[in-house]
Amino acid sequence: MKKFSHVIVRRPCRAMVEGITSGEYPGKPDYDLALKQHDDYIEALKKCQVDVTILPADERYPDSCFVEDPAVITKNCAIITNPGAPSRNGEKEEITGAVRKFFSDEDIERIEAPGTLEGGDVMMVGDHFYVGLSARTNEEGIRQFKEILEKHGMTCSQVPLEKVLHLKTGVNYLEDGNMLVSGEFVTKEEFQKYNLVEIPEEEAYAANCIWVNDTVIVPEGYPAVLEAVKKLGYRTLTVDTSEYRKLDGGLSCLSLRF
Ligand code: CIR
Repeated sequence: MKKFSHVIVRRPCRAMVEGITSGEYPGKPDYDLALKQHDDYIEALKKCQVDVTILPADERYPDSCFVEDPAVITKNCAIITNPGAPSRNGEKEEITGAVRKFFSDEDIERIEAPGTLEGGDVMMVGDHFYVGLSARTNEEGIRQFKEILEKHGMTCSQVPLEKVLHLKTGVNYLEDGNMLVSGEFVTKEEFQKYNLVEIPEEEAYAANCIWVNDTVIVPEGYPAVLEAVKKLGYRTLTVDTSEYRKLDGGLSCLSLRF
């Protein structure tokens, strides 16, 4: 099934080595390797029947390659978020120009302060959106997000997070009822109606896979997850994201898919 036609990515900047990190995956990113991995990521996406808009690196924002966070794009509207991380908040202005190429002004909505929200906390399942209440996304941000979605004919529910940075750090929907879950998400009541594929603890990072038009891109180096995704019947591609992992970033964080 072809669901997405467009993808937006932003090249990593040199300052990425100073990006925010929890330190869970130690080490500073190697910038040249990160660029090569970004090239590979773009190549993989191009194999999935989408056109890829590549935004230039922005040195003012070390984490700006993680374009998933300053915007959420739905089939009916685009929502510019209000990132909760102060060093990332200005990214919302920069992503707006790119979004304008695809949406008219009346279909571009905004999360306003005191609401905060980051796209990594938003998981789309058809017309329903699960939103993580996290250190980056607050109750007011979710309230505004819900109001916007309802105005455009979609729904939303809140999922409180305990440990992970963003909702999609630990749970990702692969379409067709299939959902990858790790850690705190395995037992969440609201996800029990899906076909849950439990990710072993030692491969938890790879819960962050992306579905793009019936292909699932899996981070390289996670054999159990790769096997599980193949078993679901998807075509798979792998991309090494080791340098982004050092900044708690994964495959979904690096693009907007719509
Ligand atoms: C941050 O902490 O904001 C970045 N270092 C990583 C963002 C990852 N984005 C995502 O999960 N959507």
